[in-house]
Formats: sequence, C-alpha cells, structure tokens
Amino acid sequence: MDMMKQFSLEGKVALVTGAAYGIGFAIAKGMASAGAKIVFNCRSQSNMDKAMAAYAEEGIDAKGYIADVTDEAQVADLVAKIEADLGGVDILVNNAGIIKRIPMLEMSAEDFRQVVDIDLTGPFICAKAVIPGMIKKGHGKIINICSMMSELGRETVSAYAAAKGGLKMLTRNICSEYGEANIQCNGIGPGYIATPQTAPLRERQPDGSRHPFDQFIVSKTPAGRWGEAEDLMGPAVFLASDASNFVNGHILYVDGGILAYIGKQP
Ligand code: NAP
Ligand code: GCO
Repeated sequence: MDMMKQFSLEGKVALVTGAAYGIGFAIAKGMASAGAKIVFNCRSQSNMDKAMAAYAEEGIDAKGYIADVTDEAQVADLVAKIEADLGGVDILVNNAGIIKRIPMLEMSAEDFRQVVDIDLTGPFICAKAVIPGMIKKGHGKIINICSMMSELGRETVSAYAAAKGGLKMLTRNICSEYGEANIQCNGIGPGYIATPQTAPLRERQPDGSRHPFDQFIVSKTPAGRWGEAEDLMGPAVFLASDASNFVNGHILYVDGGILAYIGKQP
C-alpha cells in the first residue's frame, strides 16, 4: 500500500471560506500542494484582487467568488456556481470568522449577534449548502475552524467563546447526522496564531517592548511561541484526506500544547 496516497487530495475540490489571507489562505496553500483544486470566497472585490495575486504568486490556480457566509442566498449561489464550474465541493473548510474583544457588560446584543452570525451561523449555512452535493457524491469532508475558546473562556471574548463552543457542538452534530452518508465533519482548534486577527495582541508597546498579552501567550504555550498559519496546513490536509476516513466528530487542537498545560510555576 502506498501510504502517502491516503493523504493525497488529487481530484478533490476544496472550498475554504474567507481564505483571502490568514489561516484560510495557509490551509488553502496546504490543500493545493496536496493536489486539491482551491475555491474560496471573500467579501470585497479589493480583497479578492489581492488574494488572486497572492495565490498566483504561490503558483496556485485558485477560483475566487464574492460571497458573505452569513447570507444564505449568496452561499447557495456560490455552491451552485462551484457545482456548475467544477462539479461540486468535496471538502468544505469553515474558516471565515471574526472576533470582537469587548467586556461582556459593555457589549451590545447586536455585536454579540454579529459574532455568532459569522462564526456559528455561517458554518451552519455553508455546511447545509454543500451536504446535499456530498451525499450525491457519496463522500464529503467538513472542517470547522474552532478555537481555544471552544474550551476556555477569557475576559472580553464572550460572543466569540459562545460561537466557537457552539461550533464544536455543530461539528459533533453534523458527524452524528451525516456520518452514515460517509461525511466526516471534524474541527481544528488552533492555538494562538500570528494573523491579522491577533495582530492587536502582539503590537509593540510605545517603549519597544513586547505586548503583555504576547508575553502571556508565549508563557502559556509549552512550544514557547505563537503558531504560524502554516502550522495548520498538515492537520487540515489530514482531516481532508482519506487518511482520516474513520475520524469523525473530533476536534484536533493545534495549539503548541496550551490545553495540556497548567501554566508556569511561580
Ligand atoms: P483573519 O486574519 O481575520 O481572517 C479572517 C477571514 O475571514 C478574512 O479573510 C475575512 O475577510 C473573512 N471573513 C470574515 N467574515 C466573513 C464573512 N461574513 N464572509 C466571508 N468571509 C468572512 O483571521 P484568522 O486569524 O486567519 O482566522 C481564521 C479563522 O480561524 C477564524 O474563524 C478565527 O476565529 C479562527 N481562529 C483564529 C486563531 C488565531 O489565533 N488567529 C485561533 C483560533 C481560531 P474580510 O477581510 O472580508 O473580513
Ligand atoms: C483572543 C484571541 C483568540 C484566538 C484564538 C485562540 O482574543 O483571545 O483572538 O480567541 O484568536 O481563537 O484559539
């Protein structure tokens, strides 16, 4: 048996949401190098132009569409176009997401709803749109990008933690409901990854020193560093490939060991 063949994504179409940059872009790069055809969406033409240039620079022939993951009609249209252009989606990565760091008592219900809408309802809408095509094909892989906040809380991220905790359970429910149709739905829980989303937590202080949160994360991480978006490529390829065909409803934490660690001794 050629073991490496099990990890190949040759002939597969992978839709990675919000993959103009950041974690989604890195996952798309990993899947492309494993042989998948990459399709992504983003919300604005200016991001699309920059993303297409970035994919071209990597030598990846990606197909980009403008669509907001919270808009059911736009997502249905996106999936119909992928079916017409490329024969449907084999792999969905629910990556698009936002965070709002606001103490709970200062957070409006509207802000809370917006985070839940993008980070939880968006993955529901996208999964719902691709599952019928996956059932017809007889296989499918759905990877939901969860978080440390699927397990842990912290000050200022109530909406994000509620959404990412919910996304963990949506993952298990999709597995429960569609496992029989040979659909595997798993999550990746990235640790603290250096992307635009976490840039405010890594900003240099006026005196040139590192942000206290940056130092806090490095001390909380047995690996002793922030993750890079590229750290997620291998885990994502594994969960998208035949190598994980009996892995279902699992959240794979890719966190440099944060969840295993009680923290530095005083
Ligand atoms: P990022 O750099 O902020 O990128 C997020 C992407 O999602 C952007 O391309 C953004 O596009 C897109 N997006 C947001 N709302 C969207 C919508 N309604 N429809 C379509 N696209 C939308 O974030 P990231 O750090 O790469 O994070 C990617 C995912 O990983 C998120 O779900 C995040 O919560 C999760 N995550 C991140 C970390 C981390 O430490 N960075 C850790 C754990 C989990 P726009 O430019 O249009 O906003
Ligand atoms: C925060 C961070 C986190 C990370 C990530 C951790 O403010 O605590 O943004 O939530 O982005 O999701 O896994």
